[in-house]
Order: sequence, then structure tokens, then C-alpha cells
Amino acid sequence: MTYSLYYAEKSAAMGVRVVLEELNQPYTLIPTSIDTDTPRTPELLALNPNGWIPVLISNGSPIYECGAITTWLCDRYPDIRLAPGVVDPERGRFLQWLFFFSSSLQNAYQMSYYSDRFCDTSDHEASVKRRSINRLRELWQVVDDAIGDSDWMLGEDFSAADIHLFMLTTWLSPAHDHPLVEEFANVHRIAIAVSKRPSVRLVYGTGPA
Ligand SMILES: N[C@@H](CCC(=O)N[C@@H](CS)C(=O)NCC(=O)O)C(=O)O
Repeated sequence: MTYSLYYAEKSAAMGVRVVLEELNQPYTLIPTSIDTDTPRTPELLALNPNGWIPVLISNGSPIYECGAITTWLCDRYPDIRLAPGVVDPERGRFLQWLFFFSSSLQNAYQMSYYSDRFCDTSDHEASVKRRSINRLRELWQVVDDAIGDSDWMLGEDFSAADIHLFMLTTWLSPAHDHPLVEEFANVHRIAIAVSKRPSVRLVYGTGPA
């Protein structure tokens, strides 16, 4: 099986690519623009009418939403143990974090990077953007408190939730007045540990120091 992944640097497709690397699966990348000025291709819109990536194609079938793609991929290769299995007591916590990342944290980033989509008129964009910065701080604090002194998001075992955590930390941007990852010591510790994995070094380059 070879997967195809609609892909752009700095996008959520990078996390899915790390998952494919961790699962040792072959894949091809379909370079995709996520610039606001570049129209989405009809091919991408036919697969995901939102015009977002990642989209993963497997055996001709598309899946979008990075949390769903990640869970689906991990479940296909249970021996690699990148996610707790469906009857594992940790399964709920794994899903909790993936859903929280997708619905809350990613949304706060969208508010920051695409403020115009969250208000009727451009007069309100600055307000949305300011709120997004506080929202990012609030949400990362929730994650940081939950991690405590654990090694990984799920405690002792590395999982795809840690890959998503890492990916989301790479979106924190001083240019957008976002908080620094260093403000969240537990998140930062896990992000550094994830950045050292060969899969992450391959996809992201050398990763953060
Ligand atoms: N909820 C979606 C969000 C995906 C998303 O926001 N993708 C961004 C790249 S990180 C994108 O395609 N942005 C282009 C746009 O919003 O126009 C997911 O988790 O896959």
C-alpha cells in the first residue's frame, strides 16, 4: 500500500507525514499551496470542499481532518503501538487530546492566522487576533497542567498525540505575538523529546533546539 498525502510545509500535513514515517509506510507527497492568495485546485476541492490539507488518499479513498487520519492510520498498524488500541484504558485520553488539539487549539491558531474568517468586517480583525493570542495561552496552559511531570501526553508511552503536540508548537510565532513555547515547561519538554525522533528530523529538518 502506498499512500498519497496532500502536503505543504508548516501545515498540519507535516504531522500526518511524521505518523506515516513512524509507521514505516511508503507515501508520495502531493505539493499543495495553502497561500490565501492562491486558489485551491479543483482536485483538492473535490476531495475536501473546505480546501484544507491534509488529505490522505488510500486505495483511491480520501480522508481529511488530521486527527481522523492519524487515528485511522495508527489503528491500521496496531503492532507499532503509536496509539492505544480500542479497548486499551488509555484510548479515551488519546482521543481526548487529538480532538482537543483539532477543535480547540487548531481553531485558536485559525483565529490568529485567518482572523478575517471570524468577523464580518475588517474593523474587528485586530480584536479577533488579540483574543486568539490569549486563547492560545489559555489552551496551552491547560495542556501544560495536564502533562505535569509525565514523560509523554499519555504518561509513560509515546504516542501520536505527542506528534500532534509537537506539530502545534511549531505554529507558535513571535511574529504573531504568540506566547513562546518556553512559557509551558511541560509542553516544551515533550516537544524537545519529539523533535529528536528520526521521523521528525526527516520531516522538519533538525527541529527546535
Ligand atoms: N481541521 C482541519 C484543519 C486543517 C487546516 O487548517 N489546514 C490548513 C493548513 S495547517 C489549511 O489547509 N489552510 C488553508 C486554508 O485555511 O485556506 C484538520 O485538522 O485537518
